[in-house]
Amino acid sequence: MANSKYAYVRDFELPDPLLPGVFMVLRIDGHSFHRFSEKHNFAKPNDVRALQLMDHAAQDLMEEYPDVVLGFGESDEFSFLLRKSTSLYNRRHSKIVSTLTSLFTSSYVFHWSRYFPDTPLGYPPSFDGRIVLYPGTKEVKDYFAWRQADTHINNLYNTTFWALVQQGGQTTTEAHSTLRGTFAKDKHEILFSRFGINYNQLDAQFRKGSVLVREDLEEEKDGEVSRRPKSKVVMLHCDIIKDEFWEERSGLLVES
Ligand code: DGT
Ligand code: MG
Ligand code: MG
Ligand code: MG
Ligand code: MG
Repeated sequence: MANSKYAYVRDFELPDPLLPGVFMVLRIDGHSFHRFSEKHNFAKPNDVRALQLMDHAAQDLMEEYPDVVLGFGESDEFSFLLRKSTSLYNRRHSKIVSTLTSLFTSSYVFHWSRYFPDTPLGYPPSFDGRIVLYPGTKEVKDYFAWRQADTHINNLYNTTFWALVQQGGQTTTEAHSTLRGTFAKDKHEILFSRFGINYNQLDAQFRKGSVLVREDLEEEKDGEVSRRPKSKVVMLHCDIIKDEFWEERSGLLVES
């Protein structure tokens, strides 16, 4: 065969399986979204359109990949938990990261004009993706708690910062120095006493991020044959740090 003298290069393609029997978390994050958000005039501190577009892309991904059992999104990032025993693409690392990150990105672009009808894309956005393996349920819960705690810290800071600038007339430099060394309770106090904002009453979407889970659909009656899927992906803006979230959804962390 004419090709055979070249075929040996195939041997340089090494397998890259992910360890079996551990949880996979895929985190996708917008590449240079500091620049992207400026270029496309994202509202500060939170752009609802941008967050909804992220949610939409994440929902598309979960609908395509049933082994993704949980999604959590904030800012320009989304984390996805895969079933512990998933055999998706034979657990090939690059295959999973690249295909899921690619689908997320194309969905983001595909739906862009629905959320930004008056803002054409200025250039093609990209996302990075990484998979981290977690050996047990404690680490998985702590991972998601870490991300939601990050949402809280950033959102409290950003909300206070932009209130000082947009409503308080401070420059960004002044706002930075106003907030230097402050604790959470100080920021709550600034928001409330200077701007009449009760932080805890702000939209949970901003304070808690977006939680995507599967919910079982009702069984068909009387043995009707149905091609409808058995579950659908729903979005919540709930606390995932406390144990209740996981206790109510024990299926997320099952061993199989
Ligand atoms: P990276 O991830 O290392 O490539 O760099 P960045 O610039 O994406 O940094 P990252 O991911 O740490 O921070 C996310 C950026 O996206 C941050 O500059 C703020 C921006 N961003 C995300 N969501 C919003 C939003 O709703 N409104 C505005 N104005 N900016 C946002
Ligand atoms: Mg980053
Ligand atoms: Mg980013
Ligand atoms: Mg980010
Ligand atoms: Mg191929």
